[in-house]
Amino acid sequence: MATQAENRVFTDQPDIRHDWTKAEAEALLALPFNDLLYRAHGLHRRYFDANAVQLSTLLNVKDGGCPEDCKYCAQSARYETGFKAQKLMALGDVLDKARAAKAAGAQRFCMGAAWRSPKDHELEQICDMVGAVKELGLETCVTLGMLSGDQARRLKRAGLDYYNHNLDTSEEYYGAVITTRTYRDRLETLGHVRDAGINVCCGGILGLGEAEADRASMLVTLANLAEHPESVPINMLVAIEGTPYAENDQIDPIDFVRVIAAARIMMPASVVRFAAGRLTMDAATQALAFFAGANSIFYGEKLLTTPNPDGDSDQALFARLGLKPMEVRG
Ligand code: SAM
Ligand code: DTB
Ligand code: SF4
Repeated sequence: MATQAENRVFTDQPDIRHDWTKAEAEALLALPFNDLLYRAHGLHRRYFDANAVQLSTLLNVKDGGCPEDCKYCAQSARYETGFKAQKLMALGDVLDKARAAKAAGAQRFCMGAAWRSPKDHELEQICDMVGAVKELGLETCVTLGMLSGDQARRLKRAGLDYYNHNLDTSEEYYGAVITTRTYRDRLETLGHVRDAGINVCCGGILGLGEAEADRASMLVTLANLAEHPESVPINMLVAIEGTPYAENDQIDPIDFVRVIAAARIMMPASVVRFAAGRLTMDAATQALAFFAGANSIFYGEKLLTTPNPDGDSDQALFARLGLKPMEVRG
């Protein structure tokens, strides 16, 4: 099956660059808002149908108990978030959720696990899930933490379409957010995923206390990868009680839209996802994000552990804005 990444109108365009500098990215983020949006929207129309949005539904197949110390996460065992560790979900239960997601209109089913990295017997079970979800006619994505090259190849053989592995923030700021792994670890897994021929889903989170320069730096790292990630999720921090970031200030929604626009300009042919954080953003802000170049959302009433707008309210939003689901070419 062809994937949504192949739904682009053009490829091989001069605007697809891999030599972005941090100064250029900072200058984009600092443009007058109208100038930034005009430029981003022009590119958006050049590479995509500007009214089509890709719909991904999330399911956490392994809750909590994670040994990593990501300061934003509800599922780290190091913080008192009231979130209990569970076993990996059974295949039948996962399929029930996938069928419901498809019936509600989802195009891709993304399964997450609170692991530092999967053990081989766990990966086997995930491979079974990937194969079975694919048979329902859904695109598949998983996010399982760090992978070896061999594990990435096994996922590819199971039919996996996308692997999500976020850089979260800049290399410079990474150590303030997570100490149990390095930026280099992250890039290494992304390399294994790319080499295995799986589409890369990689983005970040805004609201971790990062400076604007960190946002620019993260975008430069993403855009200067040998190939742009096919999917770029931009999350707004969902502040979780009990985590070190529970009291972080909400970021300015205009700044959030600026990052979406800069991502669209720097990776014009990638699908940019307005990921976590839509529940607290009004329709007008979401409309601006779609205008700025966001063309994917998490669809369905739950993210991994926290709520998301439900299907009915998103369908109402799409009707108000004249948006439609992106076609998946089969
Ligand atoms: N454990 C795996 C890993 O970290 O790669 C996969 C699951 S992890 C929960 C997936 C991604 O969700 C993280 O990389 C992070 O970008 C995002 N995420 C987690 N908690 C978040 C929060 N509270 N707000 C926004 N994004 C969050
Ligand atoms: C991504 O970039 N965002 C998703 C997904 N990839 C796995 C996760 C968002 C999590 C939001 C907080 C929660 O629900 O725990
Ligand atoms: Fe674990 Fe992933 Fe949460 Fe980090 S983001 S604590 S690796 S589940």
